[in-house]
Amino acid sequence: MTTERTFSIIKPDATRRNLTGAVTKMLEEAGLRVVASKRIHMTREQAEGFYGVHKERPFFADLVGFMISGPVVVQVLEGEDAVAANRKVMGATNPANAEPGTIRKELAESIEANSVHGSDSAENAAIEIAFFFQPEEIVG
Ligand code: RTP
Ligand code: MG
Repeated sequence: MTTERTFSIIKPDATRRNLTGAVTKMLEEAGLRVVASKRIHMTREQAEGFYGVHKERPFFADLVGFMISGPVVVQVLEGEDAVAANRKVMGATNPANAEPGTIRKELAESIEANSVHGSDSAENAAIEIAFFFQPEEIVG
């Protein structure tokens, strides 16, 4: 077991429904500590850059449009095996397939409006954290 950091986004469907606290509570109950957090409204350029790996996918344009449709909360989470712990509490991409008790099963609206993003590896977590945060904004 190693303490590590991961990157999370509370997506516009969740901020719109005033679920920032509800999502954060589920993250904390999964053993994750919020060591950086800010509410932002992404620009189109930021969203296209962040999701650059998906730019050839059929859902890319819709996804970018959704992610800039309202504010998001970007967070750095810290804990034992944080990447895996966060993916577990998030649940499957499509809330219809997510396990009971996961954020997406309990709170998400659809495969696109699925309430949260979480890094899929420690390597990508480092890249995604650096995309939104300066080192001094993270207080462990
Ligand atoms: P995320 O990156 O947001 O943590 O989610 P994920 O790994 O579970 O899903 P990924 O395959 O990386 O897709 C990124 C986001 O794109 C939206 N999506 N829409 N309409 C669709 O078929 C579709 N598929 C994916 C979701 O918002 C997903 O979280
Ligand atoms: Mg992903």
